[in-house]
Amino acid sequence: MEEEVGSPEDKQFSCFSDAVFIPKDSNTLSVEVINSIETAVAGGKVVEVVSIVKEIVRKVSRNTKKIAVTGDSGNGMSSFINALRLIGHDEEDSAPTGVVRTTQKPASYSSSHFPYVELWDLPGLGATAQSVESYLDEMQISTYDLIIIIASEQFSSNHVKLAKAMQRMRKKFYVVWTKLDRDLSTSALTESQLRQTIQKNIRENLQKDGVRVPPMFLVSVMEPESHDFPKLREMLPKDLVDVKYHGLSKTLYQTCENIINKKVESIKKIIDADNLQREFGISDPDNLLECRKVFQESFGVDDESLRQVALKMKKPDTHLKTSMESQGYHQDGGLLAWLYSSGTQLVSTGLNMACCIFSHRRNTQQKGILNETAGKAKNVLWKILEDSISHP
Ligand SMILES: Nc1nc2c(ncn2[C@@H]2O[C@H](COP(=O)(O)OP(=O)(O)OP(=O)(O)O)[C@@H](O)[C@H]2O)c(=O)[nH]1
Ligand SMILES: [Mg+2]
Repeated sequence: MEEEVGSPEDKQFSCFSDAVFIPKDSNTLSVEVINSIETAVAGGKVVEVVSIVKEIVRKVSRNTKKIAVTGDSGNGMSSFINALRLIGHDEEDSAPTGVVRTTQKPASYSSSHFPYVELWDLPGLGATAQSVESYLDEMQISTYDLIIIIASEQFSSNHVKLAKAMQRMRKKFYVVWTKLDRDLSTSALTESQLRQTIQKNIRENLQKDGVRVPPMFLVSVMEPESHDFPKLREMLPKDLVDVKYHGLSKTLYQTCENIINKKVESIKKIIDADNLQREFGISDPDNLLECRKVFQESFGVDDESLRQVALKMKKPDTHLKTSMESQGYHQDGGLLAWLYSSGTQLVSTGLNMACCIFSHRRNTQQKGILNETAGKAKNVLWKILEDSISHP
């Protein structure tokens, strides 16, 4: 069969990665998605990488995240959920509250203030002799993305144990101190002094048990727009974005990096076999400028490709240029050409040795340009991932 002749950009490198870890529960990163990124990177089709990453980010942004609201029974978990949703306790969809133990099994609530979020009202701890560990097992706490520990009146040993378990499980968690209105009505301290006293008490209790202090919010459901409620409503969506995209850029970058490294290795073999001319259609392999141009086109980081990528990302033309600044290989093409032409003047006995040295030097320089281009391609891909994932 006749060998297919194509432009350098059309060349497909069969170097698919098998080293990328795809979380079992991932509904956005499938083997197919990873394969499509690998194919695009291998073919130097960076614009296509941008499209794939955008699609992943779009899907991830619609992933529903689960928040568990827990604490000692009667601390005010259900009331807190209603207040966070800015709804009254008697509305049709509100979480039932009461002075007697009310919440018997986990129940989920949603709010237009927090799209793609499920707020889970859990039965409280403390009413039975159940240990914190078996409570967390029963509540399947590992399935939640963020945990809010509610406390009021006292920060108990159960609260400390819950916080410690969250730290061990590497879960993002907050402590919310509620019923602040009651504390204020019974205390002789000013609001600011009282706040400091409560915060100090929580902090000391946690630190005593080696728990790093999480974000703390002091609230009263009587005033759902006051105290720390505004701060909490601002912080929660930001943290949920972190939770959603955690590890994604790293996984995708690892995919791209693997492919680029494999592509570099396969081009190095072409250089060693002196086949650049045949494989890449380079007219003069001694011309390092031409080599660089062809490598850049092959990795999709030539000026035109970068312009297209910036356009796709809705960024200015120059957006990716900084990742591509040249490192001064320009003049070397001339020097090498001169050395070669000088080589021809050597006496015939020394000619073979000189050619060997020049050929070695040329290969080294071509590989240098290849490495430089691959490094720039990695920078560009990292920037694409960073821009798309950190600021979706
Ligand atoms: N004054 C005042 N009362 C509150 C506040 N939050 C909750 N309460 C009251 O505390 C009691 C218990 O509240 P719930 O929200 O039902 O508590 P819970 O933690 O869900 O309790 P269980 O579901 O029974 O485990 C209710 O009578 C609430 O009205 C608050 O911020 N201020
Ligand atoms: Mg409840």
